[in-house]
Amino acid sequence: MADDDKIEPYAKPAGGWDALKSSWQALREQHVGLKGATTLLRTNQPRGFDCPGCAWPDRNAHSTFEFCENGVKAVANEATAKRASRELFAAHTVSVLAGFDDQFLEAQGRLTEPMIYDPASDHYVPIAWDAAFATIATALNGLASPDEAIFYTSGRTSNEAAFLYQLFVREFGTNNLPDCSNMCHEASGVAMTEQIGSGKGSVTLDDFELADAIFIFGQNPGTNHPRMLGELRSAAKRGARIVSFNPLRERGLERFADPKSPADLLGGGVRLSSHYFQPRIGGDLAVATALCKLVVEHDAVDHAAVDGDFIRNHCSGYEAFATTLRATDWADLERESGLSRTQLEQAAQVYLDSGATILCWGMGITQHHRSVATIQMLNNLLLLRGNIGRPGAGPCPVRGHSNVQGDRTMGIFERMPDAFLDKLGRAFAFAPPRAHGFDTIAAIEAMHDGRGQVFFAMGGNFAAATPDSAHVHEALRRCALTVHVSTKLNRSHLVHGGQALILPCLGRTEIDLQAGGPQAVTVEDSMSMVHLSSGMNPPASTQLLSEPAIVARLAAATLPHSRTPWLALVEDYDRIRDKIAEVVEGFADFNARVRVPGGFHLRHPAREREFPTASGKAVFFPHQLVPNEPLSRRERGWGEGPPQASNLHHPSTPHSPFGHLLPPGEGKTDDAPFTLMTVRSHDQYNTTIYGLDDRYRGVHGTRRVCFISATDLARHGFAAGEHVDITSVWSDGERSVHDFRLVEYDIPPGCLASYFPETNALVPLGSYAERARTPASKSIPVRLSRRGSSPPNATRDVATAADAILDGGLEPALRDDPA
Ligand SMILES: Nc1nc2c(c(=O)[nH]1)N[C@H]1C(S)=C(S)[C@@H](COP(=O)(O)OP(=O)(O)OC[C@H]3O[C@@H](n4cnc5c(=O)[nH]c(N)nc54)[C@H](O)[C@@H]3O)O[C@H]1N2
Ligand SMILES: Nc1nc2c(c(=O)[nH]1)N[C@H]1C(S)=C(S)[C@@H](COP(=O)(O)OP(=O)(O)OC[C@H]3O[C@@H](n4cnc5c(=O)[nH]c(N)nc54)[C@H](O)[C@@H]3O)O[C@H]1N2
Ligand SMILES: [Mo]
Repeated sequence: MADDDKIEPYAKPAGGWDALKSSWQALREQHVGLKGATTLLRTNQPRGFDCPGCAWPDRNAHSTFEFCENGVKAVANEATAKRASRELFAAHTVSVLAGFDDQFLEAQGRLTEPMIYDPASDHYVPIAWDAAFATIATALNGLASPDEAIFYTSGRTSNEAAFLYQLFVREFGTNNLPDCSNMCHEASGVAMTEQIGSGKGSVTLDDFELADAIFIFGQNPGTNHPRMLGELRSAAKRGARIVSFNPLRERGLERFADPKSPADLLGGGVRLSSHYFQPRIGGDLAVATALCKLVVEHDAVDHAAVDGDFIRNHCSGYEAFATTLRATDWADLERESGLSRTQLEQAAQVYLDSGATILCWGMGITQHHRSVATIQMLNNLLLLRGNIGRPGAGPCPVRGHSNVQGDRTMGIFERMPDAFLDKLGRAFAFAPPRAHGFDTIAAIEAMHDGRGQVFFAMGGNFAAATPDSAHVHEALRRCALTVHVSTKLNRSHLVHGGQALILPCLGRTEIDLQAGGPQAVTVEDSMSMVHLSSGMNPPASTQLLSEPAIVARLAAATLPHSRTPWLALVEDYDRIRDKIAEVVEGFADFNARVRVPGGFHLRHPAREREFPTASGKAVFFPHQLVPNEPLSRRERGWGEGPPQASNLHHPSTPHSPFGHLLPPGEGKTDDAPFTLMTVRSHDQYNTTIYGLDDRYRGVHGTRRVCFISATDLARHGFAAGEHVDITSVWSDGERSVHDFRLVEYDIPPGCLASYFPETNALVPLGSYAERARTPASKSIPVRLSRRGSSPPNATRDVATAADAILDGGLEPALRDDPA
């Protein structure tokens, strides 16, 4: 570990001068200077580009500039003056590059030309675009079945690129379209589609101006959606209540100084959360259940507590739901939530006093074993008081990547509904495959056992973002071919198949020039606003292609008999949008509507109290409380992962492992007394590491930290500052990562936090959300051991190797001996 690491609690509000300082530093480090400043002025403007950071919507009609510190970092890192050109690859073998850490790889700058792996020299070497496409086409067409190919997508891909990509994949003959959503908000999609008929949030930014209360579960907007702090600040200033539920005290939920407000900069900023509750990790199902119970019970005294009209006209399942709630025991709710009855009553009182409530959530809710149940319970809470389809109210799952929601709308989904496939087939005169494809976990399993032979990634960093790093690396190495369309060098290029290609593409900030002139693309934000994005910087290299052009040229090379005019479609993206209008619901007259400044809002039926579920009603779902994480040995021994949905919908099913509550403490075992959540620091964008500081949490110069409570330090005989190994315990074995510094933090006993992706090696592939299969990367059962004290045979060798890979160092050894 570096000597200059420093832990120093942060006393200031989020934002403020430090945000300005850090933005400036990001621009300077990337040597973008004036270009960076003018680029920033076009961020999220009606005639500019969509920020490649998060999916939070823009207020472009209201402000002259729309950027945040972490948006600046994302833009600066894309507009960087640095280049990962052929000289870099000539100077280092792949084995040597693999020894560098992720921050170093990112810092090499933009990729400049297509590269192919040369096994004889262990170098990436330049290849012409046509030869690259021919190589991929030969591999794809040589497969025994199209289902041996896997096509991953990360969430930055534009609507136009995503639409063409899924069309190519389906014309090729498979639905193997896993995406980053599978690791992100998949649980929100599964839960809400079943419950209200749409997996998307129903609120818009205007609702934030009307809400009386905003409840925020498991989300850290100060770091991950900083522009949301502006909405929270306005809401707090006009007297709305903000109620946060988070095991950690997150500065961005407590206090914010808007860098654009002199008063904020000079004063202490604005207090955001009126109430801050710290449940235990995974305690939110119990929290939501308790709040529902309190609303239902309060209705006996005050008949306005439950919105009877709304429930009669628009909902089903209320009576059975209310009955289960009444039977729920307070001792169980308190123990499982980690909050006292008094605290839960305080939160319920805010909810009962509010005429319109928005409920937000993020990865602290979705990345758990019972995330689908938890999200349905949160939506039950909204339904009880008619808080859906009313101004100022509704569910707000806060999406991550800037176009992750749009990619799904465009058909990036391994289980697209038949209605979509029917229209796609009609529009392009082919028969789309109907069998469901692989999600992310299934894709990993398929590559590992030989059913997946070609891995193609449209963006992202699969090798680092996925769980169970050692297993995933083995899986990728077993592929015949791996291909990455990327802007930057990353781990996934270095953990490759027999053949491997890197295809460099344009970023959002760059001019996309096609035969028909400069092109704009479109994106959909977290609140279903669709708008244009046009880059204004010259491309990082003359050799870059746009993502749509890459897909079109690959399709033309691979599918000689396709009736789709691939190359003509990308001459002018209006032609792609006309086809999107034909196929995708809600996009009629796309080209005209998207040119209205600010774009258009996709209709969300729930806003009009229409619920296109199986029954045509919004559904109350009862969910049994279960023993909290850490999971008991028995639960971790399921092998095949969580129980089936049917068990969970019928709490009385006698053989469900979740059928009853265990007495306090029984879920804990000696071998894994803690639950670890893996979160983002302030200086990263997912697997992209910008720097080693996590300012708001007081961490400087290091990422290898583990946050722990004072109680646990004392109870387990550790000292703050001490270095430990972290070992996760699962039925298929143990996995370890090494040398993490313990940082005392305000977090409940039994709960720990560390950063992803350094800790991904700890997440067992079989540990995921019921039904949604989102890796449970926020509830890892672990133990800590003092450095040097763990017996050498305690961990599986491959896990140790993967840890070293993430640190940089052991790669060549693993290559020679793929454990
Ligand atoms: N700058 C920046 N912006 C980003 C990203 C980035 O990496 N950097 N990533 C983007 C992406 S893809 C996404 S999905 C979003 C992610 O944005 P977030 O959803 O904010 O993601 P995390 O950092 O994982 O933080 C989750 C929060 O949940 C809390 N938490 C963990 N477990 C629990 C729990 O059991 N209960 C409760 N109530 N809280 C819990 C953690 O303490 C943490 O505050 O951000 C997007 N925006
Ligand atoms: N343990 C743990 N694991 C997690 C999470 C967690 O909280 N904990 N979070 C999960 C979540 S929410 C998500 S969304 C996933 C993220 O998983 P991914 O989306 O796969 O990963 P990213 O780190 O966002 O991808 C970064 C890479 O994208 C490429 N890139 C950037 N911009 C562009 C572009 O415009 N076009 C193209 N083609 N490429 C581009 C760059 O090469 C960069 O290296 O990780 C998941 N993994
Ligand atoms: Mo995400």
